[in-house]
Amino acid sequence: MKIGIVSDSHGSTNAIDRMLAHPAAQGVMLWLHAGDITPDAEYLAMMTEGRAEVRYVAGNSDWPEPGARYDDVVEVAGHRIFLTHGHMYGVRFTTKPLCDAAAQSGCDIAVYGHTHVAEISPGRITVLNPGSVARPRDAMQGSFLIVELERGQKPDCHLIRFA
Ligand SMILES: [Mn+2]
Repeated sequence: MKIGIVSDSHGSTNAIDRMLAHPAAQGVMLWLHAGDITPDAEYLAMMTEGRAEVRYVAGNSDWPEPGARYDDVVEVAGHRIFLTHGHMYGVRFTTKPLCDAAAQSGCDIAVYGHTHVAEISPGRITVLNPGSVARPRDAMQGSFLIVELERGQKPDCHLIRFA
């Protein structure tokens, strides 16, 4: 199953539009938005309604609404994905606490955002950060991730950066 991962759009529905129009994004069945900001994830859900499912968590720039979800576990094709923004796990310094939380939730994949720096780190837990689709700190152009997930196989991850 083809999934897309995006984070830190920070109000840029234009960046979401560009992502959805990208050739690499065609055929995505599930989108994960790792926070900052929730209205963008809702916009993504509206734009992909009937074609893809959207799961999202809140980030540190989101209004702290009661009942806001900060961590989620998403099950896809025999994989378990721990989805969080990352600000509660100190990801600017290390992803160890994030990996520990993912392992405790029985996950084999950990997805975070917050740093605006993309990461694909294979390992016992595959650690993924799509970077920021709107305000990258690791390049001039924004990025997102496309991941192919098959039962019993390691995730096949591709960082997509706007040209
Ligand atoms: Mn953030």
